[in-house]
Amino acid sequence: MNLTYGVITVVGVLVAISLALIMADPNQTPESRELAIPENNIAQIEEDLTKLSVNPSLLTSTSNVGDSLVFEIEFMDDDGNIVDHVNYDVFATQNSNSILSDSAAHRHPGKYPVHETSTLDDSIIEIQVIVQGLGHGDDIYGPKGIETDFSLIPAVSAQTATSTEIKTADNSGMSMDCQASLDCYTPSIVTVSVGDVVTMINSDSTAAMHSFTAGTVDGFTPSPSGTFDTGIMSADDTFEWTPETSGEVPYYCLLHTWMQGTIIVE
Ligand SMILES: [Cu+2]
Repeated sequence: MNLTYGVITVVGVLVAISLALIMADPNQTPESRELAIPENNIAQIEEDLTKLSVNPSLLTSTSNVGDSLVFEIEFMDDDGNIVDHVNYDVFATQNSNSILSDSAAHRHPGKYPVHETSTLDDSIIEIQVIVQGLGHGDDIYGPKGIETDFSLIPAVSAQTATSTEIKTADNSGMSMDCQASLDCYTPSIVTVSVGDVVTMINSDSTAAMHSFTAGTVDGFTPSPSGTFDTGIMSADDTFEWTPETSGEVPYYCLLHTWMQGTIIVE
């Protein structure tokens, strides 16, 4: 065999291999594929996809009524391995009202969407994730239209206002005895929180008039602070006050200055 024959033979073999590759069933990945496009990520994904399941999971912090819900969607295969390059749509509703609609989201390694809803009410949050394939641009492969639903119950803030009642003691307007025993108001010292409701009630069974007036008394001389003042209350009158700042608030009765109490606001 001379040199020319040798070259022709080699070329002929190469042509035959190329034709074989071109004519191969496109659904069957030729073994030479990785050699042909070793850097092609999509080819790798396409190859892997036939074996892949794509299960979304919801990564979120606590959801609170009055706040938005912030979350990401992560995807894993059945073995618990992270699946990246996932295209998906995500929707969230409360009471059938849309609170989030992000379509064509894409989770990339190290670069992923963070979804945020509008302000939550106290009904169940329904989240729907629809996987729309893996890959980029025109090269989208794998499972499409797979829908997964999540539901969350938003938490109501643990801080709920409480109500505290303070009453005038029976006979407190007729006798100064209650001053020594510190029970002209019952209870005469209460501790409440900022935002609580303090209800002041003139419950004195003698039907005497009284007040709850913030301030101090020096001897018999009152100094109102202006923090609150019920004014003169008839029998069974009530007055509500909500403290907005912490601190000790002493108060007294305008008509009977021996009647004194303290509200401690925390
Ligand atoms: Cu009084």
